[in-house]
Amino acid sequence: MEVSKETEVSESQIAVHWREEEYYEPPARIREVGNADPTIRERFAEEHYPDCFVEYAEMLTWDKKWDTVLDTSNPPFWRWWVGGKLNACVNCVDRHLEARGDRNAIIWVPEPEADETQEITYAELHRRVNEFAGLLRDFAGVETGDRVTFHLPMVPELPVAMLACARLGVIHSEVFGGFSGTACGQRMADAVSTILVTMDAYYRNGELIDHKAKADEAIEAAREEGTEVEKVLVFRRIPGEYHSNSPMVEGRDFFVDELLAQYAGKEVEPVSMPADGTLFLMYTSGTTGRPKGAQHSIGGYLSYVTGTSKYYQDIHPDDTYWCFADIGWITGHSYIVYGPLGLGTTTVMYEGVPTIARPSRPWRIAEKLGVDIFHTAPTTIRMLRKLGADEPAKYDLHFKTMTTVGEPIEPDVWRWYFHTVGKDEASITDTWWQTENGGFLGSTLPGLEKMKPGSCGPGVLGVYPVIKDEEGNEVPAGSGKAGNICIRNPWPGSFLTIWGDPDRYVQTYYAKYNRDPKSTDWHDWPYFANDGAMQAADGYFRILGRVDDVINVAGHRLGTKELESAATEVDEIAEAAAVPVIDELRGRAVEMYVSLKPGVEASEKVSDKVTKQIEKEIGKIARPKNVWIVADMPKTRSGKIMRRVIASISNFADVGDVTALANPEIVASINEYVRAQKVARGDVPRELSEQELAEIKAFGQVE
Ligand code: 6R9
Repeated sequence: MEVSKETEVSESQIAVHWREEEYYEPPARIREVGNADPTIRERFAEEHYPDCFVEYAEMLTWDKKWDTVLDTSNPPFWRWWVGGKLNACVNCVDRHLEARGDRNAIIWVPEPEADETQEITYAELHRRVNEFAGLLRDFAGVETGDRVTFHLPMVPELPVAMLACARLGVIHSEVFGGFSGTACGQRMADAVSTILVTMDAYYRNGELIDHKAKADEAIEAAREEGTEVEKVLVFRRIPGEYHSNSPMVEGRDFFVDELLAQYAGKEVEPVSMPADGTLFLMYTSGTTGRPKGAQHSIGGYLSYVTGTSKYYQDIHPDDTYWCFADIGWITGHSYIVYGPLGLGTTTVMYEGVPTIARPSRPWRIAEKLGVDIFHTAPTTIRMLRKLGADEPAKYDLHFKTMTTVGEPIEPDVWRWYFHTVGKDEASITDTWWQTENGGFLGSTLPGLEKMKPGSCGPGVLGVYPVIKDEEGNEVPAGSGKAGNICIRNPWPGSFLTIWGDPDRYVQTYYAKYNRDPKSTDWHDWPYFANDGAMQAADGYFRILGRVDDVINVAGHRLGTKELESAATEVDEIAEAAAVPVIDELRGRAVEMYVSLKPGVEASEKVSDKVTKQIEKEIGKIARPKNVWIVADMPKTRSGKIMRRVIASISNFADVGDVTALANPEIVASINEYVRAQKVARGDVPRELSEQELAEIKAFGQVE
């Protein structure tokens, strides 16, 4: 059945060499306990759109019900639940107090294993959120509509601060803790945000690292762009101690714990907010220029993450749910904080890295806490497999659903996740979506829909995707052709706009396929996701990566993900990345970067195996010019490989801005190694033209 197929393509399409994978039936357990009932697809069928989403809105508690479900009067700035009023914090905290006040809202696991796990009940969360809201309002002077920036690691103070802002109708903007101070400051300037909430230090990889030092850089970077930071609120990771070399600046920097004493037991009235008000900004990098602040709504967003958490992750209040990701990524906002707390469940947060106390710290956490829903990214799954493919068997793990998000998951990795981690008992939800979307766009319903490794599934409830070619023609399911995946209709979780740049919002996501800029009919405004994909005859989508992620070898367009998937089929390989190198003969050639499983020695034999596997799976055309064996790849906060950085290295170009990397230190060592090897092999590329440089630098932008 697994025949390799290659199809004729036009210039706009990516050649597809993936083979069709076999189906997996939902395991028995999830069919019994699952939330989804078999009529649900019918309830969300297109003839019931947009009212089908009322089901999601009704999961929330409203101060005032909406007048209009979907307002399309100012296209493509869609507004949901217009006229409705609510408070996001009330929905995630207050309304659970009566029934679940003494149940855990958050379980926080610090990185040092000997340190005590913190259990925060809904009552305790309510207390902490109110006190911090009081401090923000009365001490920091923030008002409804202001932007407050957090540069916080994975500590409970982060969701507390988010919910405190939500309570006040203040817009929060969390910058991933691993980003540099400069990256944080630039985002503060973009949002014109004058209050920074940070922490002195946190544990990462076994070390208590200085974090407050980054605040000083942030303030400098914001100042350069014209924004003066007025107050820095500093939490202390270890009560009463200060673990930073950065001096506290009198009148500007304050220890939160010292201020909080005045707010003990304080209750702050939640501000009743319009549904289409703004809950938060989440910055994501664009192909060019400044990071974009995806601006998310209160009512639309909250209803969407609550509804999708229920149906796609099967979260019930009594579950113990662990999303092993960072809150500084959209996944953490939607599926560590707002979705799970909207449903009143227990959400687990872990401070540290998977590789600490190897090989099995994550499995010990899951076993000890009785986690029954697990959620993480392919990069973490690959890392866990690399650390110890047999480890999950040694632990008493019983997941009912397991989510994957962030990248296409290689079928081989999917099968390890399903069989070894899930022990054939858990359903896998592969969820495709983006920062801009608020919540899942493509996935399968656990318990109801068959799974297919490497494919996310069909459009989720109430979301109707389509694949278009460059001219806007529909590429039919089962045609074997790839194109640009679009969503035909608005959905409640979609962002309101790009903060401060509505034109860029229209240009990036809607202009490409809009039929009439004046039309107030949503049918005329397909959302262009900027991802390449193909749809099988069964309606399932296989995401091939960003549209600018394609390597054109002698006119043959190759998707990076399939090259990488072929490489990871080699036993010794843990992770792989494909990038283009300018090639006089073929236009572009493929170059591979691979990292090895532990215990495997780097050797020419391993590189040759990678080359052979790619030739076998894809064809001679894809034969890599070089296979570089490296210790790790440069990655984003969500573990996506920053291909443009290694593409620059391969082409001897400047690596550019690495402030949005989670591990910038890796860049210099890869650069040195690859350059030296290339020089030794006489493989130094000629000077690139401006256009070629631009292509390399934009290659494979992922977020
Ligand atoms: C949630 C998140 C968005 C880009 C997206 C796509 C890739 C995410 C995926 C996936 C294949 C999946 N992506 N999930 N590709 N299968 N299940 O990741 O947001 O960080 O903004 O990235 O990630 O290319 O366009 P974000």
